[in-house]
Amino acid sequence: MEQNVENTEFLKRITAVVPDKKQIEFQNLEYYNFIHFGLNTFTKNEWGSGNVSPHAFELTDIDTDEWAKQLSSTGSTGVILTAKHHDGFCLFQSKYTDYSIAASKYRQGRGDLVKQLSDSCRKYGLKFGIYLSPWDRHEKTYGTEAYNDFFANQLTELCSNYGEIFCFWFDGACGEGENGKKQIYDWNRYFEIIHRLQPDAIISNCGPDVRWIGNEDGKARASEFSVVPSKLQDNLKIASVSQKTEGATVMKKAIGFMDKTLGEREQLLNEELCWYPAEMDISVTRIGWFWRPLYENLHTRSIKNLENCYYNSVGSNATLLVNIPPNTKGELPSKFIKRLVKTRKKIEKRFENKISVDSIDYNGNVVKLNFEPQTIRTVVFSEDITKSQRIESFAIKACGKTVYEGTTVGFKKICILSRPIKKCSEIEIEINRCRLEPHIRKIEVFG
Ligand code: FUL
Repeated sequence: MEQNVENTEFLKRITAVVPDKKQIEFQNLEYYNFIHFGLNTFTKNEWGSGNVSPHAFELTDIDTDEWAKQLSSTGSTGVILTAKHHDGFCLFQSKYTDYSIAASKYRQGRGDLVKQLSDSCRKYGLKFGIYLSPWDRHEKTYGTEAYNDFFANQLTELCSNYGEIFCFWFDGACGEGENGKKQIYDWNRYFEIIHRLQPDAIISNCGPDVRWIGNEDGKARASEFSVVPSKLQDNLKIASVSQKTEGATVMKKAIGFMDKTLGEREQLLNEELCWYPAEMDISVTRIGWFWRPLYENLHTRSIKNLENCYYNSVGSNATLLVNIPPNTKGELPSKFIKRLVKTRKKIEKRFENKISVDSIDYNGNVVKLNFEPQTIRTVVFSEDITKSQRIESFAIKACGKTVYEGTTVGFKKICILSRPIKKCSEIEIEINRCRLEPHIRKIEVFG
């Protein structure tokens, strides 16, 4: 039994947990988008019943090139489309259901939005990913073993017909369907299909590669760790703890995901461990994932809020997934895009004036940086995560005073100083608590 969190053997064990190649590549993407679109857009539902006629999908064509162009102008690196939400309506041509875009007037029943958007993404240099809801309110086999065949078949279609998929996003909502239907999902079978047909794809949320940060409000923990107990990888898949009601922003009993601390040493004792980094998912509107005029008019997040979400995620060892829902004309509302472009510009401004550092001196747990005297405002630093995540507490000192105190670093920590430090020519980063020795990849200072 491990009992001592200072024990070297224990620290060796936890620092032996490192990301795989696809997890590192995924973390590099930093900010990417969700598109929630489907029958719900037209019926103004969040969780569609599965009984709405496909004719409610009123459009005959959409310019997905325009979507990709607009999203890329916000600094996005990828797009995840709701190929199927909980209502079961598919935005792609599937041999296994009639409940799809093929039964609508979209491109006279020959349209396929997954194909269209994946092509547009490639054209504009964006990665393309798929949200496929395990919970399906339309499919008759739901609640029986045959549903696993149905889901596996659809997954195979999606893995085979649309080129490279960077992420499969499995929503844990309503693990147990309504009307007493209880579906036992064959997750291992689903994962095996993806591993075989799309070996580089990340499986997020109900999956082993990237974890839900625990809320949809843009909040992160003070310390966000990527090394956590392996049992978390199964949590969202458990029916009894899944989200049961529409609009609930949290899965109340999803042990771990929402805990205030996750991955602290004490929580790792005697646990099997895995590398499971956090992803923050938010919608550009504070409520709802599908478009509604009311949400657009009254609940669009402010630039300040979006900026904070960025610093709380990309700047705090997580990735950021921002939903931008198309409206009933099949357009991404320009209000959303403008807000995100402005947010991007504000963020870029913070990093405009990179200070050229004359010398960096590493001395155990203290790093000293020297440069020409000037005003400094932001320090960004990163650990070499191929050597795991190690730093637990640090302080930045300038002119002999502590100007910033932080905890975890991981992939990236953006340290915004509470006030600009003028005529500064040296900073010192003191690592006060670390799992064995630190491995720093990069330190940058901005004026
Ligand atoms: C939730 C779903 O129920 C919402 O409709 C949305 O898809 C969101 C991303 O996840 O669990």
